[in-house]
Amino acid sequence: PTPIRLADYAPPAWVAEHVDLTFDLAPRGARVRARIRFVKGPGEAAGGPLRLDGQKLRLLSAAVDGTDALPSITVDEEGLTLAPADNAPLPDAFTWEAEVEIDPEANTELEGLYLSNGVYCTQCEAEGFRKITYFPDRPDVMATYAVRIEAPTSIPVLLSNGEPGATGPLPGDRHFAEWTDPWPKPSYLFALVAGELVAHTDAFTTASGRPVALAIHVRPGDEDRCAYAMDALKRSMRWDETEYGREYDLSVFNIVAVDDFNMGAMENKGLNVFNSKYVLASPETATDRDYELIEGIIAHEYFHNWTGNRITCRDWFQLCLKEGLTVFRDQQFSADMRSEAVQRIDQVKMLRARQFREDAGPLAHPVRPEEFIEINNFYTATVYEKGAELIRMLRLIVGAETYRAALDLYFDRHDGQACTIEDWIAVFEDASGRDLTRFRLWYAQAGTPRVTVSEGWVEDAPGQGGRYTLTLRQETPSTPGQPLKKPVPIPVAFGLLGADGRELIEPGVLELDDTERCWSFELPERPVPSLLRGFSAPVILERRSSEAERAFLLAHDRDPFNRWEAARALALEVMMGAASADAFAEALLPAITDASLDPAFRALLLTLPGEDEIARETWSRGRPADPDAIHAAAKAARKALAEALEPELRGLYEAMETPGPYTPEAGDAGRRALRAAALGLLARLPVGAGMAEAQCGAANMSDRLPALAALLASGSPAADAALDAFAADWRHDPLVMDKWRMLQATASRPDTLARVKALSEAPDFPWKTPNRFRSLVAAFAQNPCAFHQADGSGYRFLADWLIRLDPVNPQTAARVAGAFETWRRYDAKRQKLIRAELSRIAATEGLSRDMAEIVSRMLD
Ligand code: HT7
Ligand code: ZN
Repeated sequence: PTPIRLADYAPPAWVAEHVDLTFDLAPRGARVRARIRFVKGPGEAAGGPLRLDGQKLRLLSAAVDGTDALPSITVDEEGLTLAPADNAPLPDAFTWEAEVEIDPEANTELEGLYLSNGVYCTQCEAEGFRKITYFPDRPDVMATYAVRIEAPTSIPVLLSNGEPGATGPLPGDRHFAEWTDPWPKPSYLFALVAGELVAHTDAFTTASGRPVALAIHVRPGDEDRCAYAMDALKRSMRWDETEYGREYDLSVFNIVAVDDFNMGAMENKGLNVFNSKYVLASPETATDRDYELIEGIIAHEYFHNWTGNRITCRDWFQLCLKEGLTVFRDQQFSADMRSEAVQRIDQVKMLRARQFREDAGPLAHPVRPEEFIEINNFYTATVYEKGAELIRMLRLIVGAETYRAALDLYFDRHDGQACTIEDWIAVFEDASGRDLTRFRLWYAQAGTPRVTVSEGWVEDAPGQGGRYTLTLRQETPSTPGQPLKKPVPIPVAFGLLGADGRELIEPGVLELDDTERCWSFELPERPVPSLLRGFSAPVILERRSSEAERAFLLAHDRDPFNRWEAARALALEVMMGAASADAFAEALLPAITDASLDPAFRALLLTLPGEDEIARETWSRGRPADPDAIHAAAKAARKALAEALEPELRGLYEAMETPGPYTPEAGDAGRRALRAAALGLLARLPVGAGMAEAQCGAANMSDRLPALAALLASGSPAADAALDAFAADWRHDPLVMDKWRMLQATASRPDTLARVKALSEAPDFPWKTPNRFRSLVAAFAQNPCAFHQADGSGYRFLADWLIRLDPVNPQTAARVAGAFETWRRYDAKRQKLIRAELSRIAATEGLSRDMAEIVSRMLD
C-alpha cells in the first residue's frame, strides 16, 4: 500500500453538517440508516466528487435528496464515490441517505460496531466509523449528530453521545432510545453502547452551577468496583475548572467498561468507553498501581473533552496535538493528586523504557510523523509521551503564567475547530512574543538528542573562588529516513552545589539553543552541577561523574528527580559490574532510612534498574547485550545489595506495615511500595522467601501480588503452591487472572517458556480478548531473559502467536509485534534469529496492513 503523506493534505470537497443515524441492533445483521446533510467544503476540490469511506458494509439502499435516481455512484472495497453525472449533478447542498448492514458478532478487530461479552459497543478512533456507515471519515469533517437506537428489550441500556432524548417501547418486545449531540464532532468521537448494564451513578455541579448526571455502566456484579473511578472523575472535572478554566458542556457524562478493548479507553463525546481494567477496582482485586492508572486514565479521557473533542485534529498527522497535550494535562493532574516528584520519576522511567527505546530503533518517527501506512501504528510513546514532554518544555520556556495565557488563547481562538501543530505553536508565539520557529523542529525530527557536558574551573587565587565554565553540546543520532539532524532548543534546568550541599547561585534554566553553548559563573568554590533537574528535556545527558559525586547528589540535591537519578546511575554501575554493591548500599542508606522522606520516593530509590534497562545501557555504550549475562549480573547485584542492607530492609519491612483497612490513598500506597521494594530485595536472601510466602496470604492485592512476585523471584519451592492458591481464589475473575498469568510470563525461571506455552495452549485461554493476550503473550515478550533464549524458541513462540492473532485483531497484533524493535541491541546470533522470525511473519499470506507496515519497518 502507498503511504499517506502530510504534504498531500487537502481540505475536504464536501463537509457533513448534520448526521442522523438509526441503529437496528442484531448480532449478525445490524442495520444502520444514515441521513447526512452535506455542503460544499472549503477546499479547491469543493463541489467535486464526494468520496465516502466505507469498509465491510453491505449497502442496501442509497438516495440523494430523497430520490434513488442517483448521480453516478461507484462502490469499492474502501468506500464509494458519488460523482456528478450529466443527468444528475451534485447540488450545492444535499442530503445523502443510505442503509447498510453490518455484522457486529464477526467483528473481532474491535473497530467499528462489535459485541463484547454480549455488550454492543463501538470504537471509531481512528478510522472505525467507516465500518458503521459510509462517511468522509476524517477528523476535519465535524458535524452534529442525532442517534436513534432500536433493540430488543433484553438489551435494556441504549447509550450514545450527547444529551438523552426520547425513549419508549416498540412492537415485538423491542424499545428505542434517542440521543442528540449538539457539539459538532468528528466521526472518530461517535459512540454507541447497548447491553445489559448496571450503573453506578453520581452527580456533579459545574463551576457555573450546571448539574451533570454522572454514570459508570458495568456488567451486573461489577457495580461495587466503580467508586474509585467515579471519585477520580469528579476530581478531574473540578481540576479542569480550577487549573484550565474548562467546564463540562453536557448534562450527562457516561462511562462504560467493556471487556474487549484494543487500548486503555476512548474519549467519545459524553460517552467514554473504557477497558474494564481501567475502571474496576476493589482492594481485593486491584493493586495500588491499578488505582493510580485508573485515576490517570479517567482524567486523561475526561480532559480530552476540551483537548481533542472541542478542539480536534485537522488530520491524523496532528495526533500529538490532542494526545501530547492531554497526556501532559493528566500528568499535571496526577502530580497534583499525588507526589509530584514520584510522578515525575515514574513518567521518566516510562519515557526512557518505551519512547527512548522507540527513538533508538527502527520504528523511530517524529512526534508529528510525515507519512504512515496504517494510522493505528502511530499511537505510540513518541506521539503520546514525547508529545507531552514537548509541552512541558514549552511551559518551562515561556513560564507557567504565559503557558496559561497561551492555553486560554488556544481555547478562545480554536474552539470548534480541527487544528494543526502550527496553530498550537502560534498561540504560544502570540502569548509570549517569542519566535518559536526552532522549537517546531522538536515536532519534525525523530531521535533523542544526546547532550554532553564539559566543565572547567579556574581558581582566582587559592581559597578565593574562581570561574566555573559549563559547556553543553548536543547531537541527535540519525533515524530512519532522517540521516541529518539540526540542533533543537533544549531547556536545561540546573543548580550549582557547594561542598556542603548549598546552592551556590539561584537555580535556573540554561537554553541550549545551538549545537554548543558555554556559560560561565563566578563562584566561591568549585561546584557540583545538578543538571537537567526534573528531567527538563527529553534528552540523554552524558556527563562523566565519579561515584563520590553521585553519592553526594543522592545525599544533597534538593531536586528529588536528580537525587533519584544519582541513585539510578550508581545502581547501573553496580549492575554492570563497574561499582561495588557495598559502596552503593552505603550511599543509599541515609536516604532510604530518612523518615522525613516520602516512602514512595524511598521505594523508587530502592528499586534497581530492570534487565531491559541494563541491556539498553550496554548497547548504548557500544557493546551487544547478552541477556543471560545481564540476568546473572543483575541477580548477583540484587543479592549483594540485599546482604549489605539486610537489617535496614528488615526494619523498613516492619516499619512500613500499614495499619487499618486498605485505602488506595497515595500515602498508604507509598508505604506499601517501600515495603514491597524491601521485600523484593530480601527475597534474594534465605530469610526473605518465608516473609514473601507469609505475605501471600494478604487480603489486599497490593500486598499479595508483590509478595507472590518476590516468592517467584526467590526461587522458593513454595512458589508453585502459592500460584495455585492464587488461581483457586481468583479463577472466576478474568482481570485478576491476567495478573496471575503476567507474573508467570515475566518470571525469570528456567521453565518460563514451557509454562507460558502450556497456559497459551489451554483450551479455555481466551486469546482473542486483548487483555488476555497481553497478559500472557505480550508479557512474555517483555521478559528480559526467557524471551531472548539463545536457541530462538522465545522469538518463535511470539511470531507464531502474532501470525495467529493478526487476521483476528491486526491492531493488537501489530502493537505486540513491537517487542521485536530492539533486535539490534543483541548479539549477531540473536539478531539473525529475530530477523528470521520477522521475515517469516512478513511472508505470511494475507498479512494485515498494520502488521505488514510494522514488520517491514523493523526489517528495513
Ligand atoms: N484517543 C484514544 C486512542 C485510540 C484508541 C482507543 C481505544 C481503542 C482504539 C484506539 N485507537 C486510538 C485513547 C486516548 O488516547 O485517550
Ligand atoms: Zn488520549
